[in-house]
Amino acid sequence: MATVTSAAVAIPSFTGLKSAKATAVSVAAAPKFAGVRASMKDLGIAVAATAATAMLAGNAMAIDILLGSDDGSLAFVPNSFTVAAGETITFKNNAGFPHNIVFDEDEIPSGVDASKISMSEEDLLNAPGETYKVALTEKGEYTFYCSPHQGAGMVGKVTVN
Ligand SMILES: [Cu+2]
Repeated sequence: MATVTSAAVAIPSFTGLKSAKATAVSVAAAPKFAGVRASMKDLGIAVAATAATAMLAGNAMAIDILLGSDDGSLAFVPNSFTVAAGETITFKNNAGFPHNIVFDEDEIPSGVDASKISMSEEDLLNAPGETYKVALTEKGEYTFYCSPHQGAGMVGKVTVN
C-alpha cells in the first residue's frame, strides 16, 4: 500500500497530445513530491511523474484536475485518469482560461445523460481557481473536452471503476 513508484512512458494511442504528456494518477497513498503511485490496472497506462505530482489530492475519494498546465498549455492535467464511481472530480482553473468541461455524448457509457454531467457549451470558468465539480456514478469510459480549446487538443478521458 505504501509503495511509491514512478514511471514515464509515451502513450501513443491518443490524439491531441503532441505537446502535453498524458498522465494518469492514483490519488491514494501518494506523498507530496515523492513521486506518483502508478496504478497499472488503469487502462494499462503509466504515469509521467514530473507533471503529475503538483495536483495530487490528499483525499483518496476526490481528485483535482487542472485546467491549463503551469506552462500555459491548453490541456487538462492530468488528461487521463481513473476514479471510483461517485468520487468527486474537481476541475480547477489554472492557466489559459476561460475553460469549461463538456462530456462527449458519444463517448460516455450508454444511458448517461451528457447534459447532466457537463457544463453548458456557453458556460465558462473565467476566474483563477474557479472550479467545476462532478461525480460520475456509472462505470465506464468518458471523454470530455473544453469547448473553447477542443480544437487545440484540450480533451481528456476518465475511467470510472
Ligand atoms: Cu480550455
